[in-house]
Order: sequence, then structure tokens, then C-alpha cells
Amino acid sequence: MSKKFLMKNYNKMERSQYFCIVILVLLQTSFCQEFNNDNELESNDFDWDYLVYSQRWPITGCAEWEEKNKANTCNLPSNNSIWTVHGLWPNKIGKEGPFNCPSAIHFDPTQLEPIMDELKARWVNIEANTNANSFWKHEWDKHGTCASQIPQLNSIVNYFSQGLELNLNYDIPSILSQGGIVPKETGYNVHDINKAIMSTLNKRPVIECEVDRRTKEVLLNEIRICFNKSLELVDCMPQHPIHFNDSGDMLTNCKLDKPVMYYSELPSYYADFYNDFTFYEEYDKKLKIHQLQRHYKFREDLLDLYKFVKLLIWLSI
Ligand SMILES: *[C@@H]1O[C@H](CO)[C@@H](O)[C@H](O)[C@H]1NC(C)=O
Ligand SMILES: *[C@@H]1O[C@H](CO)[C@@H](O)[C@H](O)[C@H]1NC(C)=O
Ligand SMILES: CC(=O)N[C@H]1CO[C@H](CO)[C@@H](O)[C@@H]1O
Repeated sequence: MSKKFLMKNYNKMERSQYFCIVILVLLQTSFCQEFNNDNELESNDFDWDYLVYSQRWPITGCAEWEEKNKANTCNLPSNNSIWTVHGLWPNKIGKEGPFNCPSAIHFDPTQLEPIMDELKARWVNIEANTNANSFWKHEWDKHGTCASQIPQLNSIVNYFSQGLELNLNYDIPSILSQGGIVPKETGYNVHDINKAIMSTLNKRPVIECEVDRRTKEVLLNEIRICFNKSLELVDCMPQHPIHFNDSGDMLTNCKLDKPVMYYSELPSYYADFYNDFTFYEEYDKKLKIHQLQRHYKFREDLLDLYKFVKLLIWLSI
């Protein structure tokens, strides 16, 4: 073989080798990000320390659902001041979950018949165009199977009845209104919402907001309070992705420098946004282009990797 030929291939190899290292590093980092998340538990660790009890403001829940797809419709509670139950979620301190624990109890909606009217009134599946039971099944499978370790929550009917009872005992509209927080057009500073809850319950809540994708408004979405295994109210703890913010006395993802909107009903300009089909079309188009780009990028990477491996084989024989 001539020197020139060797040089040419050497250069080629160096390039491919470099490329391969880059690929390996890329693959490894995305792999690590995917599977090495500190906030996720070992899959066989089903112990937990406390319960997060999450209640949601249906008006925001509905906005969030309708903005996802133009075909989506909402099922709002008939009592329009109610905060509905989202779920009762076991957690380990500083972590999220466990989730989907091994359990002999499989979700069976017939067990909910005795409390069905109450569930429909206060543990509402806001997402009207989904199977009526899918929300409750999801909550049971993901969280109830783990919560059922304690006797108070050890069956489907106990888990859901307890969720309903807490909704009565910790009535968010009255907790908030005692601190002067009632639905209004101009919104609130999240500190004031936190103060209202602290002054009534004297335990730290989590205040969760959604940013509406189109109006860019910050909407009050969920208020979470926490319980220990004796179902006594305790301070909530930081939990991915909700961390302490600013002065460190508040658990929230709500923007601190924007009003947090607590609407009694969505202003009419929301409907204008939601009826603007071009928004969806633009959004879907962008999503498709993004997916295609990723698909082809991956194919190119694979092809280069394949060429490099062939080169290695060729060099080694
Ligand atoms: C509606 O819900 C609010 C807040 O939970 C409650 O105070 C009120 O009594 C309910 N009204 C009816 C008619 O049930
Ligand atoms: C729950 O909290 C209450 C009040 O702080 C306490 O008396 C009780 O022992 C706690 N139970 C558990 C299981 O930690
Ligand atoms: C939602 C919000 O305001 N988050 C802020 C919490 O604090 C960090 C660091 O101070 C800010 O970067 C976030 O924007």
C-alpha cells in the first residue's frame, strides 16, 4: 500500500473515530439523563414517608385540557366553587413516588358504585372526551397501589373515600377565602395565596401553577397539602419539580413577578384563542417537523456509525 493511500485512510479514520467518540458521548449523556435521574426511585423501592393531597381548580384544569387539542371538551363540577380532588400521592422525602407498586388489587370500577355520585361531584374527570373511569384508574394504578400500604387506604373504596373526605375537611374555597383570596379578574401575588393557606392551616402547602401556552397567563392550578401516615396534616416538602423559591419559605412553581390568575370562569378571549384553529395547525406542523428532524438525525448518526464500524473491520483484516 502506498503511503499516500495510508495517509488518506488514516485521516478518514481519525475523522470517523472522532465522530464515533462524539456519538458515544452523546448517546451516553442522553442515556444518563434518561435513566440516572436522582429524583426517581429505584424501581423496587416501594416505601414512602408522607402523602401529598392534591386538589385542583377545575377552571384551570379545563383550560389546560382544551388548549391541548381542539377536539377536547371539559366536564366541570356542577357546584362551580368546588376544588376537585386530583389525587392522594405517597412520596419519599425529597423524592417523587413510589409509583405503580405491585398490588393484588386491580382497579375495579364496580367497587366505586357506593360513592359514585360523590366522586362525580368532587373527584371529577374534567377531561370529558376520555373514558369516564380512566382518571380514577390512573390514580389508583399509579398512586393508590402504593398508598394502600396503610390501613386507612388499603382498598379501592377506602382510598377514594378518604380522598373525598379530605376534600370536605380541607375545603380550599373556605381556606382561601378566610385569607381574602376569592376568584377575581386581576389575580394575586403567589405570596398572598401562600399566606392565606399558612394562616388557616399553619402547615406549608405546595402551590402549583400552569402557564397558558397561548395567553401566557399564569393560572392557579393546584393546591397540595401533605399528611403523614396517621393522616395528620404536616408541612409539605420540596419535591421535584417543585422546589423552594426566593426567600425559601414557599413551595411553588408559580412565577413570583406575575399575577397568578384565579378565574371564576375563563375570560372570553380564551375562547377566541381556543377557537383559533391556525394555532393548532401551526403547533402541529412545528411538532411534526421537529419529530422528522430528530428521526433523520438519528438515521444519519447510525449510518455514520455503521460506516465507521465497517472501516474498523476493514482495517483489522
Ligand atoms: C359548593 O361548594 C362550596 C365549596 O366547597 C361549598 O361551600 C358549598 O356549600 C357548595 N354548595 C352546594 C350547593 O353544595
Ligand atoms: C403524624 O403527625 C402527628 C402530629 O404531628 C404525630 O403525633 C404522629 O405521631 C405522626 N404519625 C406518624 C406515623 O408519623
Ligand atoms: C417560578 C419562579 O419564579 N421560579 C424562580 C425561582 O427561583 C429561581 C432562582 O432564584 C429563579 O430562576 C426562578 O425563575
